[in-house]
Amino acid sequence: MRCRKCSHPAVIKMPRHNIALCKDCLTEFVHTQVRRAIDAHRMFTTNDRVLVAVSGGKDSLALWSILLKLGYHADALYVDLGIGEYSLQSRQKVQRFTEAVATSYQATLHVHTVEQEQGAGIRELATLVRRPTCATCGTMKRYQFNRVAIEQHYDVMATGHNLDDEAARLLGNVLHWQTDYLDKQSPTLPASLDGFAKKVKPLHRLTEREIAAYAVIHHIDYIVDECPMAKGSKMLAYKRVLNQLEADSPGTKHTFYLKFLDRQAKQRQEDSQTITEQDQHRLHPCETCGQPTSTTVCTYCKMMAKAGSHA
Ligand code: Q46
Ligand code: ZN
Repeated sequence: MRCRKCSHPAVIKMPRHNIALCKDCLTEFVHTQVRRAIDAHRMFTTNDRVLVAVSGGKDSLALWSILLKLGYHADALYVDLGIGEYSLQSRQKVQRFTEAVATSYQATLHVHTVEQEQGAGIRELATLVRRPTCATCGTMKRYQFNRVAIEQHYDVMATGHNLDDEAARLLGNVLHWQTDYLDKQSPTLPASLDGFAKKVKPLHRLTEREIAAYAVIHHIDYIVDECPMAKGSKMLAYKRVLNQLEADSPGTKHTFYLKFLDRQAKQRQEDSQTITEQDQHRLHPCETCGQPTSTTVCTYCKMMAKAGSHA
């Protein structure tokens, strides 16, 4: 198998584009797709300070690495959830990547250890407050990212969500007609309150497979195992269905998600309304911590008050 662009030996076959690419051409392809996402959705510029949410997985570490290579000012935050061996290993991967790559760009890694700061790991906290672990985890990560972004003056928070993640989420939202969520499924979400960072997904044009190939050829050592709490999740089921469709008809995920974004952009132009305008009617600062919420006290503060009263 030869690279379609330069005839060197190919490292990946990409049926959705009907091409195969060598190491250098895949790198160029990935960088172009990320630049295109950043520019088309006006995510950030080289003047902005970006905070990347890293988990130790391939997507977030590849994202951090790509942003640094493209010349952006990107630091990272790792939230240690205290989920046994999974957290130990993922933290190690993040720290090793920081030492091996990020520090040569003068990038900083921030670490928040849930067990140390909140007094219990995420599973124990979830049991205390009687909420599902993943919902508790989502609230915790959102809160910590907002907190670090505001305390350390970051303009943008970037996550490693890829095309597979976004297509699976879109499928879930469509299957349940969650129109509120559909409105918010955008690669760029403006700050929901003044002073908070906007949220972006620069990898949304790339598949999981393409990012994994990129990580391997660039020697990014990542944790291969998924978080054990993801087992049996609906997202994994949606991904399985989409992978089957993709195998039968290459390009399905790409068309499904990117055409949705095109329609969403047209609709917004017609309505001349942005997500910020919609949100500002609903969100205000939490009375306790000041983070955006639609109620008087935010979910994180309620959760921590409940955990405190049971501790
Ligand atoms: S990390 Fe957290 Fe995920 Fe693990 S506990 Fe659930 S939500 S599955 S992205
Ligand atoms: Zn709060």
